[in-house]
Amino acid sequence: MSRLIRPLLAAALAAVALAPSSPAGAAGEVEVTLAAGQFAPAVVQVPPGSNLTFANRDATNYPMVIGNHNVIPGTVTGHIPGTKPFPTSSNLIAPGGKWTCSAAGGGLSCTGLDGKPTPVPPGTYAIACGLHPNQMHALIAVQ
Ligand SMILES: [Cu+2]
Repeated sequence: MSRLIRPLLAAALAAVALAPSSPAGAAGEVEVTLAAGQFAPAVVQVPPGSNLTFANRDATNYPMVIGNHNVIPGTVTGHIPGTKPFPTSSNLIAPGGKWTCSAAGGGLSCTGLDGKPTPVPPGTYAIACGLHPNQMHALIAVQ
């Protein structure tokens, strides 16, 4: 699986780097969907001044905990040049739940498992789902 994902993410990351930046009206809300064992989109651009929300859109956690997801620092994609692991982890995000990182002076501020605001400066970060780490990856480009 990762042999397929790595080139795709690398290509997508290059596309992010080459994409023209939106001049005005870019700030706002960026949402990443967590469902069916995937982050969507798998490469996420967060314009300056935007909040970033991870929303678990799985309809149910039946049976067992299959619909639960979380966000942890990614390691599989972390070797892509210029990327680094996300600096904090979320709590468990149950179906219907959300985790939001707020825009904070040149980046994001995420309050996760440790209950403390963690600064996320501009950069490209690898994330994974701690419950499905082998299949669920994404890159977050904080601008
Ligand atoms: Cu997951």
